[in-house]
Amino acid sequence: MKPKLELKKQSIRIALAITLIFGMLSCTKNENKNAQDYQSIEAVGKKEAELTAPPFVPKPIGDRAAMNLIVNMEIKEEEGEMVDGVKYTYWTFGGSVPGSFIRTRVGDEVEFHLKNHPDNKMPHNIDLHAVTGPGGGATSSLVAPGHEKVFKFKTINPGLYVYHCATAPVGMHIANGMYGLILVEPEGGLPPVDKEYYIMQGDFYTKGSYGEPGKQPFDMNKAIKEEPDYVVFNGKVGAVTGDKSITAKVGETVRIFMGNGGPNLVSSFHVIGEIFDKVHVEGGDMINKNVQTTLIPAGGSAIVEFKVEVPGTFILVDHSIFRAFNKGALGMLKVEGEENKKVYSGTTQEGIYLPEGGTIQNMPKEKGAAKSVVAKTVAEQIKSGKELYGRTCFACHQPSGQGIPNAFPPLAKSDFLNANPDRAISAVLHGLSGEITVNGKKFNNVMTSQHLSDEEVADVLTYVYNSWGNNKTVITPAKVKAVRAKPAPKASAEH
Ligand code: HEC
Ligand SMILES: [Cu+2]
Repeated sequence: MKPKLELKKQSIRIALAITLIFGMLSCTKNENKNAQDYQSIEAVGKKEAELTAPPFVPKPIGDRAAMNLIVNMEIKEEEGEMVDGVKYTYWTFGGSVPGSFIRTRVGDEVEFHLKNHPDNKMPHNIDLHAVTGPGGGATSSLVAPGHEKVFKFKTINPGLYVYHCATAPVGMHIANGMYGLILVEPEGGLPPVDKEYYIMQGDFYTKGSYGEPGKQPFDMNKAIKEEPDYVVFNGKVGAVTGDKSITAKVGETVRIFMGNGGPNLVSSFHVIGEIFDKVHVEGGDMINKNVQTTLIPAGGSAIVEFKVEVPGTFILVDHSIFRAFNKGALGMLKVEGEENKKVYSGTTQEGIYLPEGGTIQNMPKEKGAAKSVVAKTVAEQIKSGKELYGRTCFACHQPSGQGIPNAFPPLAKSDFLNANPDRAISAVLHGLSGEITVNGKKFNNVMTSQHLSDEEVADVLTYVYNSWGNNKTVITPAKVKAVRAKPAPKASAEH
């Protein structure tokens, strides 16, 4: 019995030693290689690189050998829409912002053809952060409209890299959308995942402020002061929301190649309701795990990966949060599939909260009673209505009720408002959408329900009716209560 046991122990030891040695070998295979080693990889064969517009990426490299890769990149200056009604002339690599995604592997030899479309007005070039050489290629690639420049480089560092135009004024070329990502996969390729997407943040500077309609030129002064009007994912407000959201199914692993073109801001990239299982920090080899928010420098990147466990809409944001909700840095990932109640159960119960042992059944006397029983004078209503307006309505309808043409209707001298108080109450209570005409101008937008109490609605509307040349109607909480009791109108049905 005894010798047999000894033997068994020994063979386990040998097996352990072997796995250890092999483990070390496979480690040295990739992780200890450096740019010097990758220089000596020979490129075999030739092919044209597949390029894609965001949010899509070319097919994974897999384990193909290093080769000669031809990249055909066309620069186009073209008008696009920053947000509904706001036109902007973008300068683009490949017709999109960010520019076409380039996917290579370490050791590839890239023959880069940079073409400047004859209809363009400006010379441009390209600086790829994946290039080891002067200007990242910029010094060899300056190209006039109607011309093509060719230069070559070898990828000797794996990672996810930003490319951008570096023609003076550099900041202006980048601010107009001239940036994108080039991925250099490690030997053997990145581990396969279910879904891969390409998103890049950028900040934009326009003469008019956010939402001001019409054609908006670039504003150099705001750019120098680093005060963007727009901070967006993929070149415009709403490029990755609604029916343009990225998608996945429950159980899938999502990989986002996330870049930041700047020109100025650093991104605090976060997905609301998800945790990044893995982050390739700054697009390099180092993998951090279980990350909530990852910093992406201007001119930098990150690869984030996470498995989606539950269905729903997950919001992608720059967690410098005013940028997300007021300047456009917001995208959506829509996940379909079965609920997973273990991971997330939704609201399980809503009950009455009774503090201090749960025996007190009455509201504390003075405060509550004074608030709901004593009627305010009109002057008091106007006073609290003004405060409320400053907290809720002014963001859209503007400080003096003047509104924003084509987006938010005026409340000042509004014929729509003055004609029908019940309709105004209903707009604040239930929201308003569909086409309406205010002072002869058409609006077709959405005002969301404002979630205010009867008293608050009465106060804010009394303030509005008694300001800016309106007809001085007084709205009482009782009147609001009466409108609230009626069913909500269907969108646009009554306008
Ligand atoms: C998020 C932006 C937003 C906020 C906040 C907002 N509104 Fe509006 N409001 C709109 C839009 C958009 C419309 C037009 C909807 C349409 O096109 O059908 C509108 C329409 C109206 C109208 C009818 C049209 C007119 O000009 O007379 C009234 C009255 C109104 N809002 C009052 C308010 C009041 C009072 C508040 C604050 C309690 C408020 N709104 C908050 C966006 C907003
Ligand atoms: Cu340029």
